[in-house]
Amino acid sequence: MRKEVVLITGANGEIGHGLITHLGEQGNVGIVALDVSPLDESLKKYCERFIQGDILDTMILGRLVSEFEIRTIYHLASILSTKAEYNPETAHRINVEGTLNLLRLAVEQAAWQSRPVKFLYPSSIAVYGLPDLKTKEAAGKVKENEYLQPTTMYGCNKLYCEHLGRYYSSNYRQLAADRCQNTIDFRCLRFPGLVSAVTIPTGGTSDYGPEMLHHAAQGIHYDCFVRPDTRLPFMVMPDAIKSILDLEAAPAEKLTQRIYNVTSFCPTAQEFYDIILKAFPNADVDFKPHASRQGIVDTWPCDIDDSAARRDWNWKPSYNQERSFDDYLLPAIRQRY
Ligand code: AKB
Repeated sequence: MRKEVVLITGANGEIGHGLITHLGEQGNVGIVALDVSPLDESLKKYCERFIQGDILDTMILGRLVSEFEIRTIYHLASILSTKAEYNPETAHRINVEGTLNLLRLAVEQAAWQSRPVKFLYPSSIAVYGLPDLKTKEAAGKVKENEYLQPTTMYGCNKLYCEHLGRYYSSNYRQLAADRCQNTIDFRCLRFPGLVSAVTIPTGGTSDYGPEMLHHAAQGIHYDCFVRPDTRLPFMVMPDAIKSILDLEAAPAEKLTQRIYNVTSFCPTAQEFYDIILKAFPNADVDFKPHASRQGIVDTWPCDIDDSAARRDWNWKPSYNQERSFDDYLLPAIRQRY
């Protein structure tokens, strides 16, 4: 008999790290993890199996289908916004073709198991594209169906993959006589910038927040690549993990949509710096806006409306701005460095 497991792609990434640690500590599901780079030492004890490989490698994915009964897929692997702009076509291959491969794997699994496979997909505020700074400031809390004009390859990829997930859940093979009713139960979160005390992001454009914090804690100079008045929504990693697991656990009949904004607090870069400076009075930060990265952040909303998640599955972040720093980030980071 094949073993029932969950599959986590992008295992070494920030969300992968947080999710594997959380699920592993709970210890009630088998975890199969996939990443292109060797698995972080600290995660090995939590994984039933680790496969080092590419989500574009259909041989690897085929092996997974035949070996395991995959109950849920957390498809986290992705090239983030800044990195994607340096090589947009490669990013498209990984972000879109990779996601398509995982969706097809989920369809095969669902057919085999005669039940839907849950597919949890982190999307991003990068799907939004505010036309100018005046609109960004005036837009308030942006809703899921507003300003969907992404300005990055990553944002385009995320928005398109949201549509693919919806299509595979509701319309895949709709004209086929032998259409399988048990397909995919696609559920998606649009995340703001994420901040972890344990890992440091790479290749994103909201990275200035976490980078500023981790640099200050280590006493290293940091050139912040956005203006002090730049405002973005953020959330800490424990809340990101909580939101994924809460959405996964929500009864299907409560969900009025497949794609949900989730967020917590929305400081300016200057406010971020002020909090950091209080905690680390020697923090050495210069604001040196980088034209292209600033340009990207200027099209992302200052805040997003997560009232649909609050209404449908009782979403509420455990950490507001104050608690994020005082109860999670600062104690953990002080212990780390
Ligand atoms: C990025 O900056 O690319 C990501 C995101 C906001 O999705 N952190």
